[in-house]
Amino acid sequence: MAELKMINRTKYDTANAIIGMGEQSGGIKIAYDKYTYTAAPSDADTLLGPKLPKGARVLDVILKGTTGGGTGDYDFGWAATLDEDGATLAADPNGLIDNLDTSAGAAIKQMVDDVNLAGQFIKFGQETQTYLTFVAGPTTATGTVEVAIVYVVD
Ligand SMILES: [Ca+2]
Ligand SMILES: [Ca+2]
Repeated sequence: MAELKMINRTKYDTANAIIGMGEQSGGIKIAYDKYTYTAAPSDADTLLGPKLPKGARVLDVILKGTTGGGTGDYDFGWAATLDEDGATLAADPNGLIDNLDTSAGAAIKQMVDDVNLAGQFIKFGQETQTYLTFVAGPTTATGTVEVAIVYVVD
């Protein structure tokens, strides 16, 4: 039996090791945005959401949509950016939310509703554009989508 330590817990016991503020006494930040459409977005249309600042680590995402009226499948992710080590990070259109299904009525989905999303706890190395994809656009001519991104930055 061994007692192991996580990275920052190890730093806690190490002289002169500094734990990032966002990982010890971080302040939660929220990016929120909303879109109202007055003509049904087409399949594969994209919708730009909040830009997250350099160093943002994503803790949660909540995506909500009004009824699509028979169709409606939305993904939410990020445009090509840098990872926390400064390496190229490819766009991931469904890295933050996969398949919000509004086909049968208004719907809401939270990041934890999906298993192992690539964006859970991801940290971006530069300002990063988020965007929604209407994988299958709604049938309804009017409606809204709303997103809130919970993150910490150090
Ligand atoms: Ca993906
Ligand atoms: Ca999807």
